[in-house]
Amino acid sequence: MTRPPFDLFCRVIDNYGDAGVCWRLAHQLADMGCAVRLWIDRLDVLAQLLPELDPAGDGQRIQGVEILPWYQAERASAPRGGVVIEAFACMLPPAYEAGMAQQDCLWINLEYLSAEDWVASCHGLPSPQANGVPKYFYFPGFTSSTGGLLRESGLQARQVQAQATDRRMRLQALTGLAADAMPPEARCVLLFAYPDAPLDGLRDTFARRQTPTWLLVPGTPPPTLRSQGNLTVATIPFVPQARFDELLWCCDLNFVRGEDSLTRAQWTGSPLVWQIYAQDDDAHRIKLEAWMQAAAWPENIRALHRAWNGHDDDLMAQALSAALEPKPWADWAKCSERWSEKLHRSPDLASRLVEFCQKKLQKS
Ligand code: TRH
Repeated sequence: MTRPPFDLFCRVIDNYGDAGVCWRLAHQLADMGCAVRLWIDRLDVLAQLLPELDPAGDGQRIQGVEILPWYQAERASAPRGGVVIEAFACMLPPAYEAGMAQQDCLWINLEYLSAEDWVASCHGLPSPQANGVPKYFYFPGFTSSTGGLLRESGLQARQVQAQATDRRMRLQALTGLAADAMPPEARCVLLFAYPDAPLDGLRDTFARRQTPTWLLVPGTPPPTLRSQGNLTVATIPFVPQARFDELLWCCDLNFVRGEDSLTRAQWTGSPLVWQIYAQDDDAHRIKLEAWMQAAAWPENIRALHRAWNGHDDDLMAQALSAALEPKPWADWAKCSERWSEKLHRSPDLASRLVEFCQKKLQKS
């Protein structure tokens, strides 16, 4: 069956996640043979993830995706018989939306990722529209009754191949960190976190441990986060998104945040600590609990997550010290591998989305 063309709309609300998820989806759809246009309101944010993109450019074709500034969509039409993806309820440009009814297209509202139970019952539901265009909710998720997770084909094989090379060499090539700077026995930890994380608790814990720890911080670390005791804090450059997995593969433990880096860290099968994006009404706490339940983390790892997503440095230090002891660490590593393997067995989001859209287009 021929693949439908896709128009994907993305507005950047905050940080890198909106652009990061949309770009991943766009180039995966293009890899599957779909014609894809990505309309985005912040080319500058996307350019940080995709350095070959000119943030002042008018229209650029990269990896098979036409990347266009949002304002140009006001004068554009939806692709005939194609799919329009409105990412995270970003509201389509009014003139473009008004013209959709004439184009026999399908409208998809791509939602944020959550492991909450209600997601399965809402995934794929229709959302009737005044203009008559068939619109559906598409929820990413962790089970087969949801829309799945973004994953490129061959990811596991790439990881195995990369990890056959000494990680200090890989880190040097990726970040410029001198290969002989880090002792071979050091624990390598990535820190990608929001500024309100209990960083002092993390710093004090690693500083006191017998095993030296190298904490890799992309961008500028906050002033309180300095090398201390057995902890070395290494500032590294923000790597292009296409190489972010390589950074995760170098580390024994990954502190990640938001949705996209969480998803990537899960694919590695190594221990991770997730800092969830905070919502005003505290809804993120429910989402965090739902994810921990889905992944079946042992109680000590749940306590660690609650501490990392709280503001108490002492609690964080206690929870992290306990989790790094040999037996809990070995158990954590095993659970992480099991969770990752389980997720790897499910079809990926882009494939499921194409199948979903093809079925809906056939019916309409
Ligand atoms: O940047 P984020 O905090 O984005 C957030 C979340 O997506 C959150 O759920 C959303 O609601 C909010 O934005 C609006 O975290 P996230 O999702 O992990 O996105 C980070 C992106 O940055 C991801 O695609 C990986 C990428 N990245 C690199 O490409 N290179 C790097 O060196 C690093 C550290 C990250």
